[in-house]
Amino acid sequence: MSKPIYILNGPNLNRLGTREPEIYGRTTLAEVETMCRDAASGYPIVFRQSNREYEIIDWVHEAIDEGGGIIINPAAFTFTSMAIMDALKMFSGPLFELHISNIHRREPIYHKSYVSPVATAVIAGLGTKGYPIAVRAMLDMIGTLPAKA
Ligand code: CA2
Repeated sequence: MSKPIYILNGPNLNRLGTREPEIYGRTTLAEVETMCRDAASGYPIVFRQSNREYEIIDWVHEAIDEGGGIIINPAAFTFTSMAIMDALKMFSGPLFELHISNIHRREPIYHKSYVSPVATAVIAGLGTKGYPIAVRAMLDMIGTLPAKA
């Protein structure tokens, strides 16, 4: 059985597409999920969003037991949550930290990520297109990329 890729999204991302389009674009999170499923070409994806830190930690624990890879946009928890960082540290597979915007071009409060030091790779600044790109890169890394038609 293929172990699913967990795509976890942090606080406020359920509002994606509804404000600050100049930074985050007009694509909704539901559309991002569709983009990810299309990119995965049938490979199992678990796609979730929460505004609650504990819930994201529980999902990381679930991914530790059942997941083949994690792609996480922790949103504001990137800069605040040692607890999410500690949970992610326990994951032994590939872990991508993803941001829609380039956090390093933004104000200094967006520069110090707790997650980057424990991530396999960091994707930032590609807009919502970063999600399907991350999915393809993850499939490549876990060795299940379907051949291109
Ligand atoms: O660029 C990203 O993906 C971020 O992780 C988004 C976070 C921000 O705290 C990070 O620094 C960078 C903020 C997410 C806010 O959610 C939105 C809700 C509605 C419209 C746009 C964004």
